[in-house]
Amino acid sequence: MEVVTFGESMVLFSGDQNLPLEYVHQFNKQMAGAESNVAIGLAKLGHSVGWFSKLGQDAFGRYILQSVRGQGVDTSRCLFTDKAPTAVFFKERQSGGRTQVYYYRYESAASLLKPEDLDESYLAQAKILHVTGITPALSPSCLELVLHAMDLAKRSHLSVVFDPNIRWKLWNRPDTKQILLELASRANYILPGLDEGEFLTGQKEPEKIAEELLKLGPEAVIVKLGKEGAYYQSLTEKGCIPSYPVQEIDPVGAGDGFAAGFISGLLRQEDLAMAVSRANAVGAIVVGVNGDTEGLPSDEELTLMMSGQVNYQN
Ligand code: KDG
Repeated sequence: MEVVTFGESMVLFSGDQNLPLEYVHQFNKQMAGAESNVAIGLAKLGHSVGWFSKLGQDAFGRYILQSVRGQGVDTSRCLFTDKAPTAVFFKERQSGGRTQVYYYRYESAASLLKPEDLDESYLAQAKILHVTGITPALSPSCLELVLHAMDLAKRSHLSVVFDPNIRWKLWNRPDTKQILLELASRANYILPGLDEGEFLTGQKEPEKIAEELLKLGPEAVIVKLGKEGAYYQSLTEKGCIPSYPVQEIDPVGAGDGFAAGFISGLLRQEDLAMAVSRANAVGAIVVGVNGDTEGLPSDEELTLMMSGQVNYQN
């Protein structure tokens, strides 16, 4: 595998109308999960990628496995447990295109993940490890697994891409910031959103955020700026790459698309600016489609988007 990632994926039920959930009668069923989104994004771009999790021995666990595997991701290291269920969550559509999510993931199957669940030789042969700040928020044993995987990746000379992906509904520890900074310090590339960068560094400007995070020792920091694109900085280069114009339909999953595009750029040995531009393009395409993974482009679609041959604005 070129890339290995792991984390919790859930079944997502989205209300079919702009109503509070108590008034919704019908839900659309999909699957979602930041790390599997990234894995699917990479597989669609033609990369070999493995994703693992711990799933409940239930219909939803089987559904998630089939969905991720069906997109060409290697799921051979996925585990099942009968001790806890696969998590689900609900999306409420609100007026003005806003959404609210409600998780049912406390003590879920994935929260039982632990360091011994990592197939060390499977990870050690990869080129890149992708981790998010969601997994360490699930349970103390998940945090241990993330630290263990990052340490092993470093010893095995993998590049580690860390997306803080802060989910405030999951973090209830007073040392949240410390933990996320600890993880960031083990990464080669840190991909915060602007608000996440502000939380981690106390700085508001992308340049200042990047400068602070670079002190932790990564090769580069890429601050995601939504419609404004992304700011990148390493020890030798920096710059802002504008986003691609799209009609926004559903922004959820755009950050995962961004990570997939960026990792794809790293695997192609592109320079930082080009990898960030690729990341912007994948993120933009995802924003234009409903669902986390449905919009993830093939390599061909991405090339057309980046060369301006397809208009995603209407
Ligand atoms: O990045 C999109 C994710 O937020 C979504 O797929 C669900 O993984 C998820 C989470 O923990 O919120």
